[in-house]
Amino acid sequence: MTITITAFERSPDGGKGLARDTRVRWALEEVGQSYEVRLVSFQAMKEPAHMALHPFGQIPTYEEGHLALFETGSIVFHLAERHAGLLPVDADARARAITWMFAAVNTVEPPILDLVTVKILEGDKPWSKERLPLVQDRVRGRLKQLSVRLGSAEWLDGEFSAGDLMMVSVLLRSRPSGLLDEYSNLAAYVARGEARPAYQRAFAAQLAINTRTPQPDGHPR
Ligand SMILES: N[C@@H](CCC(=O)N[C@@H](CS)C(=O)NCC(=O)O)C(=O)O
Repeated sequence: MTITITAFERSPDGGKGLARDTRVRWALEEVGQSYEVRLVSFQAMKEPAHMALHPFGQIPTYEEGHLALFETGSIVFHLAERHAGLLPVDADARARAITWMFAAVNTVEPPILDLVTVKILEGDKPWSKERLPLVQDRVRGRLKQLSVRLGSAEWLDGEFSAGDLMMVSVLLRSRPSGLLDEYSNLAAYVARGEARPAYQRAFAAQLAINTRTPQPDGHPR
């Protein structure tokens, strides 16, 4: 059955792979599923056709036959449940890997997103400079805890899993701030994730789209 995901027609990060379609592409590559991509503009994301797929008017979405999903955690979980390679067979190890998926999106990603918000969306506000160190310290707090838990392990709990895929994807968003590099074991953990052939393919696919040359009609080809 054809799998179709949505991605930005032109990602604001210019192809750094930080838009969330990259983690879905990565999961698809890890489990060996081919997929198609429908590119959407910021305007199209807020129109009824896309809002029917994604109630919050965002990317990525995931369509497979009659099934339509949104939320990257849910999409990656769906793929990990139906295909081998992203979740351990042992029930307890599987439950722990799923726990790390939730930890990534629910505990680690929020302070990192806050940092992006304060720097980019709120950068022109008079209180932004005062708020930045507070937000940075909250990110550091989380990264430190995660760094202690990871220690010298290769992955968070045994073999690479969907928990690592989500965590590495979330941590990548903290790298432009410089904070990730303050925790050398986390920086190395992220680099291990990026070195996986499946990640490389996912990254290259989004880069190809985001570095296309704009055409006279304004749309990249
Ligand atoms: N929690 C959602 C977040 C989705 C999200 O924020 N997507 C961003 C792109 S990475 C987006 O569409 N932003 C545009 C907007 O919100 O208008 C998920 O993990 O899928």
